[in-house]
Amino acid sequence: MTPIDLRSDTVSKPGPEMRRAMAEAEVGDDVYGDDPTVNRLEAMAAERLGKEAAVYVPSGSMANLIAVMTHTRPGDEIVLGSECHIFNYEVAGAARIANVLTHPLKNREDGSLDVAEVASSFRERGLHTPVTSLLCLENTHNRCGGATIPSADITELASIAHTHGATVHLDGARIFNAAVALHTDAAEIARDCDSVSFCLSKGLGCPVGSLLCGPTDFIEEARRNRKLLGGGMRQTGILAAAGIFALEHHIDRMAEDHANAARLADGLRQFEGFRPNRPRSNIVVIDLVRGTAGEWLGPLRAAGVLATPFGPRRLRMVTHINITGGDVAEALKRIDQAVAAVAI
Ligand code: TLP
Repeated sequence: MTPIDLRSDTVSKPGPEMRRAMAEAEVGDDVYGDDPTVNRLEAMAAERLGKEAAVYVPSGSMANLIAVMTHTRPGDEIVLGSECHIFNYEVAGAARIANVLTHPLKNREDGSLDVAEVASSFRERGLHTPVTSLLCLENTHNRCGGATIPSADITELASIAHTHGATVHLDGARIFNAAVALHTDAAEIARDCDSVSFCLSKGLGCPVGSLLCGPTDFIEEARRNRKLLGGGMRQTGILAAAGIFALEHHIDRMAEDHANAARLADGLRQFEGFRPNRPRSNIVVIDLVRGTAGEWLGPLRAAGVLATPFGPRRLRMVTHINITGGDVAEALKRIDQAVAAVAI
């Protein structure tokens, strides 16, 4: 039995057309700026995100870390949501490598932040205080169940940061999911942010890679920081070609992933032990009425469904390009078997 892999959209595999584009990519040494395919991908990314320039990096975590390093100086403070990826899942890179103080503000369930709290988080400059120089936002919001943050909210928060002389970075790992779900474009969502990163290796279905987009001088400095972190790659057009293919072919289809996530959540709601969210995009977060995440993962795996733990009594299931409507129906059947088989 082939497992239905709902652990993340990062598990998706490139299809034959994407692999062909990769095999045929024209390449050069990207550290010299010589790789025409990377250059094309960076130009496309900047254009799609409405920014002057972009730099291709190996991962979303590196894109965020480079953004933090480039926007701040060691000893600065950054304000961010308590549930965001930078704060929870990047091995404290902002603290360890960018040397900044992280100041988390509580994310509400819908991924939003309290406007008054954000406003009061910027410190007065003084002899004793760190400089609050960056606000980090996330859209869609992973730990908040793929919540979509409306552009108007981002505008309001960005304007507060800018009033205090700070910059804004948007972790848009899944910004195209947000754009499709909100019926807008990614550039509109990122408009008031100084920089935005997005991942090719999630809903866009590529094997590797992320882009960091922003003003030309910021991206030049970001390239230096990429080199510092060991992220300068060479004939990487082979990977970038997948990104070009995905930006051309894989954005609109994300609506299918969102419909599949909604179907999955509707099905899960029928089981009395599971309380799924109402997914806004491709992430289903399930609160467990009985048992722990650890107790459920094994039986689900045995029944042929892979999920991730997302808290002691919470699971996550993510739809993606390799999951069809049929797979969702089959996953629900298998989950039914798991529920029947265990005495949790
Ligand atoms: N998220 C992964 C895990 O790390 C949790 C996942 O499976 O969802 N920003 C956001 C909002 C992300 O969700 C992720 C990956 C990243 C950044 C980092 O991307 P990578 O994994 O490429 O470093």
